[in-house]
Amino acid sequence: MNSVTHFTKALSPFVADRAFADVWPDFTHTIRVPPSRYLDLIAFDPFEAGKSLHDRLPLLGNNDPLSDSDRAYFPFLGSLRDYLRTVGVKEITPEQPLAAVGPIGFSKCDLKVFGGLAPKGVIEVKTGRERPQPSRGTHLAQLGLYARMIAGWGDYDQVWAALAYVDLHRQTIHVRCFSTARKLIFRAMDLWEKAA
Ligand SMILES: [Mn+2]
Repeated sequence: MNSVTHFTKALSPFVADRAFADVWPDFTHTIRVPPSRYLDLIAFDPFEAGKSLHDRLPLLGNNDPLSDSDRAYFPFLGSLRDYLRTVGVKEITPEQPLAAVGPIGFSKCDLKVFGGLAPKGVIEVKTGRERPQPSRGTHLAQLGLYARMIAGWGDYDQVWAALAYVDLHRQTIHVRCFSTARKLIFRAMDLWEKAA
């Protein structure tokens, strides 16, 4: 299993929220996803809908023909991609496998990007009706650990990060951008070490 998601699932939400209490995004943006006639095909069950969106992340990295149910979810991914391009992203790699770094085992992040607020970045997609304010500590921990893996031997300021809260029913995406992952990485690694 994905080492990072395994860790964040076991993490106490209370402890995680406290660890990130002073970590705020540099800016946020709300994307309105254009209506499409395929919206009725979005799963009613939120867990199923979230899984279906995640299953389609690879569509951002290929030119495969879209099925009708792909077309229900694709506008969300396409709108996120278009927004990422406006902040300078040049390339998006969905479901990027990340080699183990120190104690963090092999994992896959939702989107790894090149360009944007720093040379490299990581985007974690979350779905649901809620738009937690502030962002959930567990979500930030997950983001920080992926960022740590992407940074490798490099400088943590060379990696930026974002959480994308996708609301499939209200057709919005709320993006929270961190122009450097440094703080996220330090706090997440601190939680990792305490749990070890
Ligand atoms: Mn996700």
